[in-house]
Amino acid sequence: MTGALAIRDGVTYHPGYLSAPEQGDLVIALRAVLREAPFFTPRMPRTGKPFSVRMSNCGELGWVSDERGYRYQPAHPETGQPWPAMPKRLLQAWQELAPASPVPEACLINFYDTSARMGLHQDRDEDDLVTPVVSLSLGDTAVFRIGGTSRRDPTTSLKLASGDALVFGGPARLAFHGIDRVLAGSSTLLHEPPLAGGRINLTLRRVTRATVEN
Ligand code: MD3
Ligand code: FE
Repeated sequence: MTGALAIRDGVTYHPGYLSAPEQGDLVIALRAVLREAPFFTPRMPRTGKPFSVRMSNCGELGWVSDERGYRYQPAHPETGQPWPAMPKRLLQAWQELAPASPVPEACLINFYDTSARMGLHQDRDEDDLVTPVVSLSLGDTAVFRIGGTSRRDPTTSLKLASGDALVFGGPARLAFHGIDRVLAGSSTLLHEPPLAGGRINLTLRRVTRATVEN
């Protein structure tokens, strides 16, 4: 791991946080997670329009979206099975990158084929909006964009390569952000289905407010 860089207030970038062997081991662990919890295609609330990004989750809770809305739930929306446990390397990343935070409850697994995008949005479906979000990128490089807490605030773009980590805390926790594009063929990490080309993003989150006592 090389040094950490401050991108904006509350955003810390750790280029090359995961070594090549760590990335390979994590992909093996994710393949096992995805056998238990296959990708689903989230849909927009009300309209039912499908996302271009496919998703799964691991951890106690997973983020899902369909006609009924956005929410966290303990089971896969199609299989009804509990989400698989988080791979150990993800818990280690959380300890290293968000030290002193309560344990993460959800890891959203986003899969982008080379035409997938994610429009500018805020993440506010968590009851805990204080604990940082940790993001890890695997596979093809993506062009990530982050602004401020108003949709109209100016944005900063950053290329996220395989192995890079980002931490969003403080004022950045409610910043607008999105993925403008994925650069096809920029990595050779992912080569067999359901992870063939494209990009994976893992976001580790605290969902419920941790109780200080008990
Ligand atoms: C800033 N994912 O899953 S990761 C998402 O690459 C999401 O898949 C993008 O936005 C992706 O919600 C961007 C960077 C990221 C993730 C969560 C954040 C930035 C964030 C939450 C709050 C602020
Ligand atoms: Fe987001």
